[in-house]
Amino acid sequence: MPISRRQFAVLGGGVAAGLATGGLGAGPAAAAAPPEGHGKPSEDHGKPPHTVTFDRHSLLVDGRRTPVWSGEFHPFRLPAPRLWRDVLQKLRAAGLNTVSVYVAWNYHSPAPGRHDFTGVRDLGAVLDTAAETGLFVTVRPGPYINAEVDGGGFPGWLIATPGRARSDDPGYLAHVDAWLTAVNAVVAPRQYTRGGGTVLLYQLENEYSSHLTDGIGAAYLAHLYAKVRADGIDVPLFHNDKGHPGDWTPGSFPTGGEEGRYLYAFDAYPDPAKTPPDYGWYGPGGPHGGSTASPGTPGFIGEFGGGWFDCWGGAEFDGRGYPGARASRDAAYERRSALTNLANGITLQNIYMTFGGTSWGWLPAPIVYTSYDYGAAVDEARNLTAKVPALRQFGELLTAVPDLARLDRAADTAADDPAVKVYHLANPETGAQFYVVRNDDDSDRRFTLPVTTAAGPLTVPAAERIRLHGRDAKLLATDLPLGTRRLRYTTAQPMIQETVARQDLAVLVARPGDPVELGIVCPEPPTVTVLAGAATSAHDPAAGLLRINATVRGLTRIRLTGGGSATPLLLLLADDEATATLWRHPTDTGTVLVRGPALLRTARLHGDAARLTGDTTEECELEVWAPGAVERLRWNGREIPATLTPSGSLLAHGRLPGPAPVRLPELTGWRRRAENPEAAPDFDDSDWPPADLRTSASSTPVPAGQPVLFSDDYGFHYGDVWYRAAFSGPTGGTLALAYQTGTQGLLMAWLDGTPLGTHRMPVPARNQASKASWTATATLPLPDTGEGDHRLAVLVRPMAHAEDGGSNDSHKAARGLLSAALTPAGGAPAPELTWRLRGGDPTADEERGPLNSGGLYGEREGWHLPDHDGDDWEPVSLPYTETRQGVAWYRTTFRLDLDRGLDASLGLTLTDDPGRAYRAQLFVNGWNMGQYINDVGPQHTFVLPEGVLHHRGRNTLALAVLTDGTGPAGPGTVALTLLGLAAGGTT
Ligand code: IPT
Repeated sequence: MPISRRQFAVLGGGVAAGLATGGLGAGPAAAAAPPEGHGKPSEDHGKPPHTVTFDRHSLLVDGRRTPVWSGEFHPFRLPAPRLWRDVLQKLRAAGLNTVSVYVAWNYHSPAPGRHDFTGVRDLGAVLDTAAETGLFVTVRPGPYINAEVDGGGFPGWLIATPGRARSDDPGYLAHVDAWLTAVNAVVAPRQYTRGGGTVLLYQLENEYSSHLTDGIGAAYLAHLYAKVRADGIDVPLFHNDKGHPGDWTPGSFPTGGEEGRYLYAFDAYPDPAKTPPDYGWYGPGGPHGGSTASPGTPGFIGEFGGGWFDCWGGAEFDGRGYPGARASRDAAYERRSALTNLANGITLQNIYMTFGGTSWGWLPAPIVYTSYDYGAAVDEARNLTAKVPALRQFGELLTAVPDLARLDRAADTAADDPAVKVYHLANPETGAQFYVVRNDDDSDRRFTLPVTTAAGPLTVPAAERIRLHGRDAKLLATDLPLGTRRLRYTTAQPMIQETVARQDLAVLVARPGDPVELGIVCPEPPTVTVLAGAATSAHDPAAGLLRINATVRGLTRIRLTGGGSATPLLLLLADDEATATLWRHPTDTGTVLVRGPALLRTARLHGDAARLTGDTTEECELEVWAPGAVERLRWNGREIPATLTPSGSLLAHGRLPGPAPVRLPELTGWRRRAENPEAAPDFDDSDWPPADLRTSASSTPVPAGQPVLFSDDYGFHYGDVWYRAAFSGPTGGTLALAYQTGTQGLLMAWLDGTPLGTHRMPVPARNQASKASWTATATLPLPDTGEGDHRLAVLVRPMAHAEDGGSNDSHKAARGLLSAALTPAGGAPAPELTWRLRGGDPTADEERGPLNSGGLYGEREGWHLPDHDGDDWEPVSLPYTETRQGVAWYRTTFRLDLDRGLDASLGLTLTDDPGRAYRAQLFVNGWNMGQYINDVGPQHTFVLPEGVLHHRGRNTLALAVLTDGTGPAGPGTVALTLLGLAAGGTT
């Protein structure tokens, strides 16, 4: 399907006509995004396929320069398919043209040879929805992904197989091939090149360490390359180099002579407290004569930190949790990062994360807790944060100013304040000049800047000096088309350029209170009308220039007529708050610009009506600029009377309503049931596998004289594991239990039903969560219960497998008990312990998948499931005080009856005295939605996505609570909380 006209409607005659595309084809220079609705088979039947290629400057889609402005989203972190469209629409509304998705192998594969792409694992639905939303997709199926998930995405069963992972070991590669065959069968038909979707790029492996210099690494990547191509993936492939040492560039491993179809990318997570790093000039002609790493490919950042993860205890953000992450990587950080990257010749950037989501069930790697909010632009509860306008301003800039996809470094220039760093760039084909100005100081700066223009050198501005806040950045430009006119220079950053209803329309942005100046080429003096806000203008007949000065606050509106053009021009100068409710949306028959609502999701034109859908979070105006034929507005299906304004827009009479308030039920009617019958001496464990292995696939050595006790070797990969040992002889003395769990693991033991104590791994310090192996030996005193037959019972809570970032099989470190030694009192000989063990069955829950099920008795018996009959459980009220060591469950049910047409984002908040030592696994309608550790934190609120939660109907909540018996503990206050509310939504 040819790129439709609407994609390029933004370009304006001047830019498009003035640009050559380096011999790559005539026509417009940049593709903003795929057309909405792309990939519906009916639309594409028989249409010619697209091409996706690149040169050293940028990606080329159908020969057209296409900057990639991408956001990372993990569908596996949102187990509610109905909300995928919501998040994808929000990413698109955030100005992104691409979404990057990891595909987590462990999420899809409960057992060797089984690959499940149904329900919450429906990757095809994710890709189809992205195409319908108008987003390109980068697919990243590993096989290794890291991503702060269990084993870095390797399935539990794979962890228990021999053969070095992330190498050319044939056993490992056989499993990898089976995975890739399965995932590629979903991806291949949805490639943009096939016309069945919008998959644009595909990543091989992830941050693959280069220390495998003995040829293994090259052989491994060559295998992946060949396999992926053989599966029909024909879009460009790339790898994301950790840091930017220049590893895995084209030609560094065999690609069957296809170096030209493989891109170099690197990952960047700069310290937000420091000056943004220059990664070197990735465009041509720079100090290195092109990228040092890969001169033939465009500058590409596969992951750029748009936030960061927090660890148990919250040391990363001083206990503030993800609001702390969002404060450290705020809107100004996003601006200075995106613009610095642009100034370094980077034309493909992916922000990791743009929606972080939830590491539910046993997904979280030991280094993170349940929330993976990440401080991203769209928060875990799916709210747009104050970072969104920054992303959107940049994305719209790339669309409005296609010259930015082909930049050279230009002659150095300096502001008259040395704290301001200036990057001067130019498009050699259009002559447009760009100045990324960045303030690396903490205080505000005011400066002037000598710039180059087609009319000779100038120092801008002529009037009030440019203001740049501390640690912020903006882009100034000279010689850009402005609809039918030309912009000689601007100190406000361009955002939108459209011609709507025979009126040129331009949006330029700045921080609230910033003075800005525009020089517009006008041979004749135009008529200037300030429709809203304050602005002054002066015409210089000698220079043929109209100078406009304004202080940006809210939305300043300036209308120009005459002055050398027959087309009127509406200039909108917007601050960030005004940008947050100003939405551009292409349609089949022209672009619309909408002001007022908190979100615009879709826009379609039908005859004389503009049909809009979106969200309001409070009462607001609705103003629409639409092609001339449009006289009527519909908002979320409702006709809205509107009148034409002097701005050339339609303004709705009255205001759109905000959402009606929501009342949430209190959680009462709790019932309790204690468990851990496994601790009792007479518990029947005869159907548990005996721990009879002598060798292990683990990287942890099997302790001498011990059977293998590692849970993975017996098929138990996720959640709690029980061990029981029978022995005869005297007791007393001590029991030493060595175990390994990852941070925040714990162990509890019983002898003949009597608690022996609990041992816990310490809370990690900052940056330490992934450093230690988290192995400990619990030495527990044994009561003297006399001679005879005895039963030991041990419960281990492992906290998922380590990641394998260093390609050294660190994910294969054993989980569970490592060894056990009983030293009876009085020097009696140590009895032999024969163990059986039992954990969760990764194949038990086909709907919720392998990572939902742990090995607690209640889980094995289905106490967490909605259809479990808990009516005979003991009625209790919360807070409840447990004094025993072990596991107890609390259940309640509640009904919700939320209006359709409301998007309410709900959470569960647990609060209590932090001195009470307990943890709870939270099950909502059977879904394992996270782990709460009362005396560690920092997470108290757990997001419950609609779909998991029934917004109109009955819900079951079950808490599986572990208490250590050392003091009063047990669940405190548990409440539903409202985390976001909008009228609209996708449902
Ligand atoms: C980079 C990984 O590629 C990604 O999967 C994720 O783990 C991210 O980091 C951190 O959230 S690894 C890089 C930071 C060393």
